[in-house]
This record gives sequence, C-alpha cells and structure tokens, in this order.
Amino acid sequence: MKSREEIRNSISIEQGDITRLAVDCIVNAANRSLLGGGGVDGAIHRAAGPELLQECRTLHGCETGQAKMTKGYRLKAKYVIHTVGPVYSGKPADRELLAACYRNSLELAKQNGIHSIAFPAISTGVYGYPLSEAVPIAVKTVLDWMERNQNYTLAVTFSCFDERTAEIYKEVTGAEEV
Ligand code: AR6
Repeated sequence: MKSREEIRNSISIEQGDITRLAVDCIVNAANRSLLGGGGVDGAIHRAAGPELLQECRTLHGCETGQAKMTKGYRLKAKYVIHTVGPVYSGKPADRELLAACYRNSLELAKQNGIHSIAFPAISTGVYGYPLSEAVPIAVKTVLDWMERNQNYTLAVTFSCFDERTAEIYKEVTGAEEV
C-alpha cells in the first residue's frame, strides 16, 4: 500500500506543448463534436495529421464528461484520448463533469494497457474554468484514482502550456491536503 505522498511524487508536471510529449497517450480537451477546434484540440489535430479527423468522424461525438480513444497517427503518442470538459457555469455540476473527464480517461487508458498518459488543463481555456478551481479537481481526481488502482502502473503527466499553469499545479500537488 503506497502512501499518498508516494503517489503524489509519481505525478509529473511538464511545461510546454502536449503534442511533443513522448508518452503512450495524450488527452485532448475536445468538444462534443470531436471534429476539432482551437486551443489544445487544434494543436493535436495539426500535429497528428488529417487521419486523426477521419477517425474522429467515425466516433459520432462524445458527451461532456465522457472519453473516447483514437490512434495518435503522426504524434509521438500512440493514442489520443478525447474527452469533453464542461463549459464553466459556476454550478456544482461543473465539478462532477470535470472530475468525470479525468476518471473516464484514466479508466479507458487502463482498459487499453496504456502505461503513460499526459493531460492538458481540461476546460481552463476556451471553456472558461478558473485554474484555481480546476487544478485541485484535476489533481485530486487523478490521485484518488491512482490510490484505488495501485496494482496498475500508470505514469501521469500534467501538461501545462504556460508558466502560470505549471506553478499552480506545483502548488496544488505539493499541498498536504490533496
Ligand atoms: N499543449 C498543452 N496545453 C495546451 C496547448 C498545447 N499545445 N494548447 C493549449 N493548451 P483549451 P478547453 C492549454 O481552450 O478550455 C477547443 O476549441 C490551454 O492553455 O484548449 O477545454 C475545443 O474544440 C489551457 O490551459 O480547451 C473545444 O471547443 C488548456 O490547454 C474547446 O476548445 C485547455 O484549453 C475546449 O475548451
């Protein structure tokens, strides 16, 4: 049985572009159409190439909080898990839906034998979720899942596009209460 401290230490925080990471799987903060968009979604589609959009068309969208997987095509990552974060409304449901994105992505990774995964800060761009609220939800949900799935080795990276985001992740993962 690992301590919370040991689990916390197995998470890494990387500043930069998620499409450059050499992990088994990267997570996309998509929209319900799964047909591409701006932000990290646009960056992933550009880096993966047009075959990604072709495969996404066969998935017929995705509900908020759910996750679906494709291949990674020209990315270093072999797979992409597409999840749809909530548009921030300030209501309690936001929290549940955001946590579901992380949980469902981790479950899908495990079901597919993936052993390393990188998440962007889902919903914190175009969808307007304040980082100060979204990051503790992301970190707690991932740590809780790792604690429940200790028999499965999965290295988790939080990919932060800018320095401010990386600082917030470092503060939150370093805090005793998460
Ligand atoms: N690598 C890592 N993180 C990134 C990258 C990147 N290359 N580019 C942006 N981010 P957003 P959302 C960060 O807006 O809020 C799209 O149009 C960004 O700084 O990409 O979930 C979809 O199609 C922010 O911290 O996703 C949807 O319509 C985080 O990724 C909608 O945006 C998420 O920002 C989803 O909005």
